[in-house]
Amino acid sequence: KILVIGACGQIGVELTLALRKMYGDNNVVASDLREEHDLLKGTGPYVSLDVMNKEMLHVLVIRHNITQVYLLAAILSATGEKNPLLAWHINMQSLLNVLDIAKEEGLDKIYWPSSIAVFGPSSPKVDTPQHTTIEPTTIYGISKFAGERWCEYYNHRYGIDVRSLRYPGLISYKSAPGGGTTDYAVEIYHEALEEGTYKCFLSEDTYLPMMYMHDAIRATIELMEAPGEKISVRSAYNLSGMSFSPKEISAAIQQHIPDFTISYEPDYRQEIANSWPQSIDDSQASKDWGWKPQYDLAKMTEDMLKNLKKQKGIK
Ligand code: VAH
Repeated sequence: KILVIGACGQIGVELTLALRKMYGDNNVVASDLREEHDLLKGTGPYVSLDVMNKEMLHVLVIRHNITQVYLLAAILSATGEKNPLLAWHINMQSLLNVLDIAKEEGLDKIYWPSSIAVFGPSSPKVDTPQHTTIEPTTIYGISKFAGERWCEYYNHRYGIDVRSLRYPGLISYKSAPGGGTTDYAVEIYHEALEEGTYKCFLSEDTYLPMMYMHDAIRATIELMEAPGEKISVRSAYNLSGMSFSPKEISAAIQQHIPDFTISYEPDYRQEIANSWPQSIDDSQASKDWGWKPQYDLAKMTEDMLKNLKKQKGIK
């Protein structure tokens, strides 16, 4: 059975629904600190869980016969800079709790997301390679890089089948993002429909690696379904969907909403974005397990606006 930790988050909701479709509703136990997300209600078992409570997590794993864990709970980049020690503590201790229980209980597989945030200003900005200089300048990036090292350690030392992806910024409409620097790319669609204008907290030419959630969920499942012998990276795979700037995404929106306008008021998140790559080389993921994105900016924009209109009752 699968346990999803952080099941009510931006990734968690969609990953839980996808896993339930694949493996059966009752074979996927959803858990979070928060109360159950509306989209999860009635789709399968839900438990309240604080992943920082190792004993509680251990009891839950045994009681529900868990054999795989997807750990999605984390403090993201922007929130992390407001409370660095808390972000470090939560991002690291949650992972160590899961890895150690995986060792004690002999769990089959573990999934834990890393991020392109592991790269810092000294990494190549364009087509950032899988292996390169990695000096993150945010606590979120530091915790994700350290977490990658722990994943590789538990794999090499104890044979734990833990797998990870360096997600780009993720865009989705089902569940809100949680305190990231790339959240502008989600907010902009909502504001375009509701206000017809958006005040962007990044400057117009801030290029960042991004991905539509449909591609991110498929990548996660394809990685986890791949035969173990194909996995050559036990830290975290670079993963790329597309790259765009606020200027480009607003032009894509104007294809559908011609009167949409955007203004720019960069804040503290600009410095975080400036430290990250503009585009990612994910050729190792393509080579090892056949990764190929399906959504570009135009296709994502059409799908986002179509679904958000439905959600908001806008014709
Ligand atoms: C963040 N959405 O902004 C996350 C992601 C690459 C960005 O890690 O913090």
